[in-house]
Amino acid sequence: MADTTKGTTLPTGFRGAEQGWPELRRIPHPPHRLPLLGDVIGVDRHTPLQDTVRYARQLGPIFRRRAFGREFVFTWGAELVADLADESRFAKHVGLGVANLRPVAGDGLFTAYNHEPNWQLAHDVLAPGFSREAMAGYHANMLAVAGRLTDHWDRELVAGRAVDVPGDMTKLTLETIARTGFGHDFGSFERDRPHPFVTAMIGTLTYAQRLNTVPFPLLLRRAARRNEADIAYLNRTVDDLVRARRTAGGDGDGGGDLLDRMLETAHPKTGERLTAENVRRQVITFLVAGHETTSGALSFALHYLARHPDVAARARAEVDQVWGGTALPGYDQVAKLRYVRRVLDETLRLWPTAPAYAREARQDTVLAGTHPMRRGAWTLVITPMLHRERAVWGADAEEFDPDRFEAKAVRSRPPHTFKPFGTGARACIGRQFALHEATLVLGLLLRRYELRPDPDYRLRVTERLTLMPEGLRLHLERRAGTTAGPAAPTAADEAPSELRCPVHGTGD
Ligand code: MNH
Repeated sequence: MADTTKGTTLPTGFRGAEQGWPELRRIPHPPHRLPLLGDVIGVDRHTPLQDTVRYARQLGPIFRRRAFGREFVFTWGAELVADLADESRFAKHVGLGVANLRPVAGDGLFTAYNHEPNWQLAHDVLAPGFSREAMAGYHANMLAVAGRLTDHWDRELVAGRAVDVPGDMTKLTLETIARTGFGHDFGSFERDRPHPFVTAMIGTLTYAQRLNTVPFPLLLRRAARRNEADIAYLNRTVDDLVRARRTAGGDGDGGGDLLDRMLETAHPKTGERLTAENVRRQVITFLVAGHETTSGALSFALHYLARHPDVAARARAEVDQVWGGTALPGYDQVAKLRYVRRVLDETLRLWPTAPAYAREARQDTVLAGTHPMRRGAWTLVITPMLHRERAVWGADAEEFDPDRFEAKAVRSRPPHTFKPFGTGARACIGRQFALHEATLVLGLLLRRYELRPDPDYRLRVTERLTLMPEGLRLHLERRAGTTAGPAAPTAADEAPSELRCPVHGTGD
């Protein structure tokens, strides 16, 4: 097992599939294979996912690709994916992109191998941090950060500038997880350029992706050095943050946020605690996993809302009806935005911002009664294709239509056909956090602005393991007939105590 602590070690996920699939020959692959390089004709190293999607359309619900002497199996057919969701026979596989992040995130929650004891320990200690009560406690801080975004957008609107959607959504979601989870303020909205933490994070994500698309990591010597520097920067930032909390003490300061849980909570049964090294891994994990994908989801949603004025109008009418004149919507008023939530679901259907997850056989088994797999054999589930399968979603599967997520329509579909947050025990722990944050922010933005698309913009998607609409800018107009009052608290409205203590209510 390659527990990669050096950037150039070949991760475990890079073992090919040829060992584990006795009847591999029956799985289709692209024509015109090159002897040495495999299926690399027309491959764009910068968009491996979109590339794989193109092959998927040609080759069907399960297929394989060969790259650099290794064979990889991809799956997206609904029946196959539903079978892979059977936790008694399959589990998360830490491979490819996820394994490549081991040097950054080690045995943190996202990158831990199933057998590593720190997974269960951290899961049990941190899960209460995502309970309903905990979420209600984060709400005030989420509102406060959203207020910084609308302050910034108000200024751009007055100046007649288009807003940088992915840039601003990244600022928003980074500040949200940093503040709610760790009592930390990166000051993103006070900066012209992204915070160096974001630059270093994007560096490591991009590097982890590139490791999948170059034949030998040795070719990346310079990039590897850059990557080591990025990781060192992430570590330093996190160590400073943890040191500050330890100095300040847990009580009163974090008020039971994620960092307090990591530092102070013992496992309810075993009494075990996370080690200092593991806390560092978890903080990095949550700062990265807790903002990058939500930022993409919000950006794609704003793209679709700007392109579908009818959908935006319906969503806005709902916000008006549910929130009325309430300046600061309460925690319970967010979940009531059912249609806004459908907009998000439909966005994550077309562009699940973490677009793949890997599953491995826990024992020798036969996938969907057709493809024998040996214990340890694995496959990558391609969610953007699962989410566009016509047999499930209809002939208009490529179209944006939030009504697909009306309760009745959802019930009429087979289970395991919508998987933006992965599946099983290792599914996303931050799902409710992301959905609450994103619904709240979309509600606030719809209530305050009309979104005007740039007529020349064509959706282009950048990949760095996660997906993001590249270069998306929107023009804003102040909504006609709205009162001048603030949509969310501005920085000046915040009491310092409220800033620090997400658990102890909104203070109103
Ligand atoms: Mn999240 C796991 C998607 C928001 C923290 N997340 C996963 C997985 C997917 C995923 C898919 C499973 C990956 C795998 O099987 O290898 N996550 C998302 C999406 C959003 C998201 C699409 C937003 C939209 N995630 C968040 C937020 C947080 C978070 C917000 C934290 C606050 N996610 C995690 C962690 C894991 C994870 C931690 C790993 C959980 C585990 O393995 O125990």
